[in-house]
Amino acid sequence: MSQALDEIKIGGLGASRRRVEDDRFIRGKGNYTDDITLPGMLHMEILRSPLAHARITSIDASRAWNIPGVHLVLTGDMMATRNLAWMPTLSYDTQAVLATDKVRFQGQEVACVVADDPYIAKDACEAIEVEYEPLPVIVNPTQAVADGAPVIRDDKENQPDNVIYNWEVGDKAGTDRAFEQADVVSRLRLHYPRSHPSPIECCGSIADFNRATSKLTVYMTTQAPHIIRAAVALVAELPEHMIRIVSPDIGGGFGNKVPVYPGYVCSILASILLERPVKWIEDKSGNLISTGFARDIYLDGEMALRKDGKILAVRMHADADHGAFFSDAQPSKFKIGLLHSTFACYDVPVAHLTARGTYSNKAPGGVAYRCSFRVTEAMFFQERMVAAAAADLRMDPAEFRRINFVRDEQFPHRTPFGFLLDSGQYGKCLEVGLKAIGYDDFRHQQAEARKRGKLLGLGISTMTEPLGAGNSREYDILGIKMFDSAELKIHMTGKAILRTGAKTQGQGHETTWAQIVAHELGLPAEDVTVEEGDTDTAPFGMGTYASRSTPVAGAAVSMVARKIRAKARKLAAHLLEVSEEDIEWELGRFYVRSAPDRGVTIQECALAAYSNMPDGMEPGLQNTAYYDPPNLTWPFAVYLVTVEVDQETGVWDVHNIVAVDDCGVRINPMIVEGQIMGGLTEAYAMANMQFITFDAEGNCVGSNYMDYLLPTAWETPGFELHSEVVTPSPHHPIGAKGVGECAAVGGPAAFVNAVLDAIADTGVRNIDMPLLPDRVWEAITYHHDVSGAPPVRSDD
Ligand code: MCN
Ligand code: CUM
Repeated sequence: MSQALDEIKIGGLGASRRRVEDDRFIRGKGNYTDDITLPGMLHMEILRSPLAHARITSIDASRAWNIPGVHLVLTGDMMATRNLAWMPTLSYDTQAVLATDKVRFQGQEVACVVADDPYIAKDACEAIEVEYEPLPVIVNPTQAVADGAPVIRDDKENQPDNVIYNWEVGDKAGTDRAFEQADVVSRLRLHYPRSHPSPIECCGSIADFNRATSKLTVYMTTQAPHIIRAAVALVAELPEHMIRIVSPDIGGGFGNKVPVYPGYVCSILASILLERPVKWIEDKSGNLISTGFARDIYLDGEMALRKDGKILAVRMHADADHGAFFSDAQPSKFKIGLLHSTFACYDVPVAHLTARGTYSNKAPGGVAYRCSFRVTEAMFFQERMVAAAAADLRMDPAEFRRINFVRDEQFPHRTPFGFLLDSGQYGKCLEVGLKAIGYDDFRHQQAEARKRGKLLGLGISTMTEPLGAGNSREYDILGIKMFDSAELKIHMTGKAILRTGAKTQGQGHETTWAQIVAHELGLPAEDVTVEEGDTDTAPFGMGTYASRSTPVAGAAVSMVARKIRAKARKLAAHLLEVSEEDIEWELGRFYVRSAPDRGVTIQECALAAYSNMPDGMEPGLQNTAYYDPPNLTWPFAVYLVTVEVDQETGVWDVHNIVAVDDCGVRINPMIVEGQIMGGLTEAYAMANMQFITFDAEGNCVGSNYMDYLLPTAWETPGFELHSEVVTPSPHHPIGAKGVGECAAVGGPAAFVNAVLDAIADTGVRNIDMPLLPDRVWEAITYHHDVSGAPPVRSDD
C-alpha cells in the first residue's frame, strides 16, 4: 500500500510550476547590478573610439582631471604600467583593455573616468582630447586577406597578416571520392550576418576592493562567475581566495554576458587604486557597439546527391569575421566552435569542413548569442542547404528530409565529424509538424493562390543541437575542464538550500532545480531555496551558456539529491530499527519492505541527521556533486512557418508557426514553452528585421534601437507548440536534454525557407538575412539572389 506523494502536487518533475523568481521580477523587486549601491561608491564611464582603425598619436586628459568631482582618469598608458593594457581572451588571443597604440574598431575603449556621479564622469570623458591618425579599414574577410591589406594586429609577434586560424575536420579524400559518384551537386553560399544578443539589461560591474581585508568583491553581470574569478586572479594577479564574484539578478544574458569586457577590468583597477567601490554600468549604445557580437560568417557548401535524394557527402567552408580580437568563449579544441555539428541529424556518410578566421576592424565578433558555440550557424546553413538541394532535385523538401534523417534504430549515431548522437525520433517529429501545419492542404492552397497572383510559402527547418559541454575529455575553456556542480543542504526541519555552479539569467533555475530535488527526494519544491552566482558560496562550476545547465548542473542536482537519499536511507534504517537492505523508497518516504505501513518521511530522516543519528555516523545532511557528463545531450526540433509575400513591396507576413521540440524529459513544461517562444521570437527578429552592419569606414550602422529592431509582443507572430515527442537522453540522470537555445538555433531557416518558397517561381536561391522588404523586392523584381552585407554585396 503506497503512500507516495503526488509528484506533480509537490512541484516535481513535469509540474508546470509558476516561476518563483517572477514574484520579485514582476513587482520590480529584482536585485540587478545597477540596483546595488555601496557606501562611498564612485561611478565610471568609458570613452570610446569614434574611428574603426587609427593610430593614437596623443591623449591629453588634463582637462578631464581638472573637472570637480573627477577622481581618476585611466588611459592605456596607465593600464600598461600595471601590465593591464591588454588582457587574455577566452580563445588564447589578447584584447586591448584600453587602447595604447591603435584603435581597432569603432566603439573601442580608449579611456575611463571615475567620478562622483555618472554624469560628471561622462562629461569628463568628453573633455579628454585624443588625436587619431586614420588607417585603412577592413570590414570583411575578403578585405582581410586581400593583397596589401593593413595588418590589424601589428601588436602581435608572428602575426604577419589578418588570419587567425585555419581549421579543418572530416575526411577530405573520402568526401572528394563521394562527390565523383554524385548524380547531382547542389551548391549554396550565404552570409549569416552579425547579430547582437541585446539583453534588456546592459553589462556592468561594481568593484569593491577593501584594503583592510585585502578582499576584492565584484558584483557583476556575468553568466560564468567562477570563470571570472579565475580570470581576475590571473589578470590582476590577486590571490583567488581573496576574490568574490557575485552575479546578482541578471536581466537577460543570451551569451552577451559570457566574455570578459574591458569595463569590468577598469572598474576593478579603479577600485584598487581608489580604495572605494566603483560602479560601471554600460549604456545601450555602448552595449550594442562593443560587446558580444555573434555570427558574421560566410558559409559555402556543396552537397553530393544521388538522384533518389540520398545525400552522399557534404563539403563546406566557413569564413568567420571575428573583429579585432578573437575573444570567443568556446572549447579550446574547436576553433570554429561546434560548427561541425552541422548535418548531424542527417545520415551523411562522409563530410569535410574547413574554416578560416580573420580579423577585421569591428568589435570582437563570433562571441555567442543563443547558440551552443556556432550551432546556430551550423543549423542555419544545414537547413538552407537542404532546402536548396531538395529544390535542385525537384523533390518535396519534407520527403527529402525524411529519407535522409538518422533513423530511430541508428542511435547512438556517430556523425562524420565525430559527434555521438544520444537519441532521437526525427521522423516522428517531422510527421507531427507536417500534420499540425496541414502540409498537404497548404500545398493546394499555395497553388491556388499563385493562380490569383498571391505568393504563399512554407518553410521547414529542423535542428539538433549538441548541448551540455563537457565531457571533460573533449571540452575545456582555457584548459579548465567543463563539468558542473550542485551542493544540497537539508536543514533539520526538512527545508533545504541548493546551490549550483550555473547562473540563471532568466531561464528559471530557481524554479526548476527545486523541482529536480522534489523529484529525487519528495521534498515539496517550495521547501527548496535555490541560489546561484556567488563564488563565496556556490560550488565551482562553468556557468550558464550553451544550454548546458540542465544537461550538466541539472544532472549534478539529481546526483547530489541521490547522495542525500543514500544517507537518509541509513537514517531511516536506524529509525525503523531494521537493516538497510529491508528498506524501500517511494517518493518522500522510506518504509519497511515486509511492513509497508511502517515508514519514515524524508523530513523525519533530516531531523534524525541532527538529533538522532546512529553511532559512528557523521552528523548533518548535506553533500556536493560534481558532474562530468559522459556525452552531450542532443535535443531535436522541427519548425514550420507559413508566410505570404507581397509582390509589390517585398513585405512578408507570417501566417502560422508550428514548433515540435523534443528535449527529452521536461522538468517544467511551462518554462520549456517559454524558452521556445523566446527563441522563436529572436529567430523571427534575425530573419526579419535585425541588421547590424558596417559601412566602408567601419562605422557601425545599427548600434541603436532605431536601426536594430527588437520585436515586441505587437510584431511577434503567435506560435503553436507541440510536446508529444519525448526521447529521453539515455545518459542524463532524469533523461532531460537542454532546450534554452533550440528555437533561436533552428528558427531562422524556417522563416527564410518560407519566403524563398513563396517566390520559388523567380528561381532565386538565396536572400541573406535579414529579409528586409527591399531585399525581398529586389529578388522578386530582378530574379536574382540578394546576398552579403553592405558594403560588399555579391552582385556589386
Ligand atoms: N528545462 C526543463 N526541461 C528540459 C530542459 C530545460 O524544464 N528538458 C528548463 C531548465 O530547467 C531551465 C530552462 O528550461 O530552467 C533552460 O534550461 P537549459 O536548456 O538547460 O538552458 P540553460 O539554463 O543553460 O540556459 C542557457 C540558455 C542560453 S545558452 C541562452 S543564450 C539563453 C537561454 O538559455 N539565454 C536566456 N534562454 C534564456 N532565457 C532567458 N529568459 N534569458 C536569457 O538570457
Ligand atoms: Cu551561445 S549564447 Mo548562450 O550560450 O549564453
